[in-house]
Amino acid sequence: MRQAVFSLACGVAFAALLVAPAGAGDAKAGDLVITQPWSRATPGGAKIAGGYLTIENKGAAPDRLISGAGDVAGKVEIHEMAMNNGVMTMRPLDKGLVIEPGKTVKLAPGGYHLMLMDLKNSLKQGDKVPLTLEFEKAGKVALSLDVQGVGAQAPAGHDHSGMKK
Ligand SMILES: [Cu+2]
Repeated sequence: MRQAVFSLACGVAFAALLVAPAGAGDAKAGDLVITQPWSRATPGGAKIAGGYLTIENKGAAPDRLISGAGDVAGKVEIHEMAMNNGVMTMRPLDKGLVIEPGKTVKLAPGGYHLMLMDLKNSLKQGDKVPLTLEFEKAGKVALSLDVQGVGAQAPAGHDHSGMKK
C-alpha cells in the first residue's frame, strides 16, 4: 500500500513537470528580458542550426550580446542575414549585437540569429536545448531553446547551405 501511494505521488510530480506554464523558457538578466527562445528541428546529419529569441532592454543604457555557448554545439555565433545584390547572405557579427535601451531586438529567421555550429547531435521537435548567452553588462544568462518542427516560421530563401562551401 505504501508503495502504491509513493508511485502515485511520483506520477503527479512527473505530470507537473510535463505541463510547463507558457513562457517557461523566458529569462531575465539585469535590465534584459529574454522571451521565446526557440530553434528548429535539424534534418539528419545537419551540423548547424539557428537559434531565435526576443531580447528587450528595459534599462537606460545599451547592452550587447557578445557570445553564446552550449553543450549541443561546438561553437555558437551571432549572425546577421541580409539581402546582398539580391542574394540572401549571412555574416557573423564580430562585435556582437547591441540592444539599445528601451528597444526590443528580435532574432528570427531571415534576420539576426544565433548560429549553432558543429552540432553534436540533431535537434528534434520538442527538445529543450540549454544555452548560455553572455551580455556585456547583464553577464551570463542561461536559457533553453524550444525546438519546433522542421521549417517552422521559415521564410523562403533562408538557406544556410552556402555555409558549407
Ligand atoms: Cu547563420
